[in-house]
Amino acid sequence: MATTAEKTGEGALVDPDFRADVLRGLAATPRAIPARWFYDRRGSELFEEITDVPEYYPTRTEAALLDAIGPAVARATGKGRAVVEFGSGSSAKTPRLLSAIAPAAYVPIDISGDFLRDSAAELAQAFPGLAVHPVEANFMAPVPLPDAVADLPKLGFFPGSTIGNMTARAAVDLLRTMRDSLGEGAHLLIGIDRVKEPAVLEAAYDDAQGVTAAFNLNLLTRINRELNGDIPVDAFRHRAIWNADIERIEMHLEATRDMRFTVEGERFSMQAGETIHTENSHKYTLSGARVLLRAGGWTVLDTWSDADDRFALFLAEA
Ligand code: AVJ
Repeated sequence: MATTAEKTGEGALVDPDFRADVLRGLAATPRAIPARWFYDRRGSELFEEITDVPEYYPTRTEAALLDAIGPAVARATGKGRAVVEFGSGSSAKTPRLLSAIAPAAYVPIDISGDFLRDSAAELAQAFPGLAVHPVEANFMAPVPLPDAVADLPKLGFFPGSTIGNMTARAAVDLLRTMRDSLGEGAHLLIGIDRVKEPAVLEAAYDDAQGVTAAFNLNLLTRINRELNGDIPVDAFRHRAIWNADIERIEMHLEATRDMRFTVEGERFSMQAGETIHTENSHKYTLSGARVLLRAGGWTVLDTWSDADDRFALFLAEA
């Protein structure tokens, strides 16, 4: 991936993947841009803010669950493991797991090298004696792990219901890829958000303070800045819709008037009410999640959920 080009500013290179996804996505029917492009610097900050709004329950529910089940995970997987975190980002939840498991090594994998090195250094300081081996990579493809952890049993860690961003089909592919990366006999601890009342879900993705709206709209600001666009950001509104048939929350950006704009010299027009689909967040029932994991090559050993049935953690074995 074009990580240097991602730090795009005045006069800097355009990320060719971002450019291609945006130009293709704006011309498509229906219009759609992959959710991974939310996370520029501002987008990552806004996501951190989302995790603190009262309506967004997943982060704090999963964190409390992790605290509660740490000892059980440690018993099931044993000590002396290498914890391999997929898409570690700022590694916000990792200390909870590391203190419970006392692993021999920690391998954070992330596509963003800056974030990765900062949080790896912080964790190494907080856990003296823990060998931290950051890997800058896209975990959607098999990731060769550092030689230093070759002989250690692996525990994959994929929190935050990030798997929900993918269609079930892509999720199965990713689970199989993780199994290949981790190898025979590995374990996987994965957080998955559960199907629940639509009102609770829609509020979680359309909070009263408007932080999620700002997060969604920031994508347009990023396009204007990095891809030389003139999209009228003020003429869009944030929408979060529960799609009951596919059991997912969809985020869209809705044009509030007819408009024309250009991006990278290409012309686009939208009519009032038309949307750009920016994110899917698939939710699973407990049995649906087990089927998904099974299809991805993992057998569920243990399932934990909170008292309100909102979020689940699964421990599975390759
Ligand atoms: C980071 C993908 C798990 O889908 O809940 C939060 C992203 N989008 N609010 C999610 C997100 C809007 C989040 N994931």
